[in-house]
Amino acid sequence: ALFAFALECTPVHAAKLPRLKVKGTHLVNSKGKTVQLKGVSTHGLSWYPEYVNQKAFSHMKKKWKANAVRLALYTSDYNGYCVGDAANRKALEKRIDNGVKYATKAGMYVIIDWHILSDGNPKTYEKEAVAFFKKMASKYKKHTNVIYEICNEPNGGTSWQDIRGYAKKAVKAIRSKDKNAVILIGTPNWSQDVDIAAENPVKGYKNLMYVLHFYAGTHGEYLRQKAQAALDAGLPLFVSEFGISEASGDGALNQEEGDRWMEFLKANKISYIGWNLSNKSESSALIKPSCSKTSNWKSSDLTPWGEWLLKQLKRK
Ligand code: IDC
Repeated sequence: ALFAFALECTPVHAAKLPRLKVKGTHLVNSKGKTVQLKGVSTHGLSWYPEYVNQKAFSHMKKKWKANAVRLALYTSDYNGYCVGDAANRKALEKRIDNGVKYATKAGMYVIIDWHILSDGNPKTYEKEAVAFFKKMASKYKKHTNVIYEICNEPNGGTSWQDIRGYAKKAVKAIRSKDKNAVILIGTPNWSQDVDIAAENPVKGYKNLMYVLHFYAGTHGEYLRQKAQAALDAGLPLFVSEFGISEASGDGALNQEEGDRWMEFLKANKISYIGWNLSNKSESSALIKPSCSKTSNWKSSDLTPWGEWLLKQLKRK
């Protein structure tokens, strides 16, 4: 009875996972050893909340060998955080809270992604972002496994100057509550122009990384060269979203180009997160449209992209 009592009184602890730091262009653990995060992104939390569940996250960790999961909080698209009402915001925050809890219990790092997209410039909802990140950082400052991504993909001609200005405010908001968490900063042109960000990174803070996104059906050598230029300039990169479909999230898969990307990521120890955990009828979905299971998937439940990604995750 004493034992049962002790169990009941045990609070849900923040992750035992070590806080990661940025050293040079890499993520490292507390012993200074390079760490490569590998995992999966949810689809939009407004569209497919059913995949945010404990069994799914534990399955991804145990069976898929994913050590990170990204929670995609769209800001302006379909029922996004900044376009819906207060009830919608509350529901989305609850999904994030559950996601952090499930990831923590599963022993995974978790990325809270402010998923700007149709709102191409992060300044569009800067006030909302600052309030959001203060709230999140204050809630999760003891969670050593939480990583913040402050603007998924700036686009529509948004300049690095604009993004950098926004980033300084969002980073400051997070740092007012949490001095250490790793923060991922989006880059111009759908998070591709990392070479431009490298010319003038955000100064005065540690543990900042810059976001590179690619879809191998559309992006190849040209984009790797930009990434290489950024690395050469000392910019820490993080691939918080990628696919091997076309950039539309649909169309044919390009596995050979995907293999070339994987080699590049491996050689440079760059962390990567595959898009997307859903059964939507698009080639960038990991689960087959005919499969309605939200956890415990078998390989026959996965799309060709899902099988391809799992092979990468399981690779040593
Ligand atoms: C796509 C989804 C699609 C959804 C659309 C919303 O796959 O189901 O209808 O967003 O506009 C990105 C974005 C990501 C996109 C993805 C594929 O970050 O939100 O998801 N993509 O287009 N950048 C490049 C590709």
